[in-house]
Amino acid sequence: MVQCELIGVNPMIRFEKPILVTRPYLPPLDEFKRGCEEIWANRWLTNNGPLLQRFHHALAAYLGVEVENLALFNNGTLALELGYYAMGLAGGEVITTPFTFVATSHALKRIGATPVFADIDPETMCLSPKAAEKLITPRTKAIVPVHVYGNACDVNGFQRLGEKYGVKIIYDAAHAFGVNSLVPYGDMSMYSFHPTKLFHSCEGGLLIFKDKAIQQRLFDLRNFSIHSETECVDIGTNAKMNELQALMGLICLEKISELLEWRNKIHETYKLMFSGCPSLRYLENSMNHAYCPILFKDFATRERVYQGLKEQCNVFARRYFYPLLTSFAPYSHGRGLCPIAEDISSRILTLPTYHGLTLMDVESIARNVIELSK
Ligand code: T4K
Repeated sequence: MVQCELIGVNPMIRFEKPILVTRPYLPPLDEFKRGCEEIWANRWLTNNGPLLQRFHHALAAYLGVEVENLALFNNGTLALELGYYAMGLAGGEVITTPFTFVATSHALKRIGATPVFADIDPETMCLSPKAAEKLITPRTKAIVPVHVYGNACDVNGFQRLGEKYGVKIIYDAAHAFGVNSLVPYGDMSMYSFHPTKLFHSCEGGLLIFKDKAIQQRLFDLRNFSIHSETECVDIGTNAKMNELQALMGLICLEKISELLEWRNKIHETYKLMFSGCPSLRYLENSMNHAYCPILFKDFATRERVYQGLKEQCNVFARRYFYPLLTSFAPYSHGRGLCPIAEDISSRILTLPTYHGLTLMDVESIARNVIELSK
């Protein structure tokens, strides 16, 4: 921990080095080097290499699904795009949440589907099944809820909607790796393995799906839809995970319990520090503590704390997810339709959390937040 207390009347703690909202977990370099030796010996860098296949099998075992029920990609966004496409969403309407990263809806737009925005539940901050149900029409092909921050969506509510209306339920589970209780739900789920996530493969994305029949389609789509030396069956793209990514993923997967445990310790520390604090609410719903969000009473307080942390404390918290998706031009058709999401977006702040952030640093960050929010 590198901190220096400011003297005088300012009770704020300024960190010497910037504290970012997240840092990637980096395994011991020697372990990565050993894996590289294998890659060098194979002289195989991408296109369904041996480490990719090993990572695929290791993930199936970790998630408790069969190897036919998953597919790996070079990032989460392309995994979503190809997953939506393989599920037949092109040209249809898809009900989803505006309280998410842009990729959830960008991937829909890129295949020619129309996102229809429904409001979120104020407690979980995930899409509300009740709000979604009101927007179902004969043009609706799917519902895409997001397990935002690693908070569980109302999976039973969405399952009922899927069965009642015959629409697909596809979870954007980008934040939810490590929450294995959520794995059985939905027709498909996407996990992001970006380095800002608690588990990563440098970049990467994973789809798990119920219908084994779509696996080959996804394998083809991620490889230009080249099905064999003489067949190109669709307009696929290049979304293949390479061997160096698979190596990073394999090593990080061995550390997953450790990674989850440290996140939990950070969460417990924030929770303790913020308990009884009248100027903010620490949100405790995350099942893997992928993010540590706090909610302020109003926009002005959130902005004061966000700026104050940066300028006075050298702490770079982030306003995930502000501005709300519907304030961006491609999604302006949803503007004003989701008041709960708009309100939360204007008051939310996500605090630093990552492997290696010390609990003493967490305490200092929390103290700064409390002080700035007064
Ligand atoms: N669906 C949802 C719900 C998502 O949240 C995301 C991604 C996706 C889909 C798409 O999955 P991917 O295609 O990304 O696999 C970041 C991430 O780039 C993005 O993956 C993530 N969600 C989103 C919530 O956050 P930015 O624009 O905030 O990233 P950036 O570059 O500002 O980095 C955040 C912090 O991390 C900075 O303080 C710097 C630090 N950092 C970052 C990287 C990459 C490091 O210290 N080292 C690093 O290597 O989007």
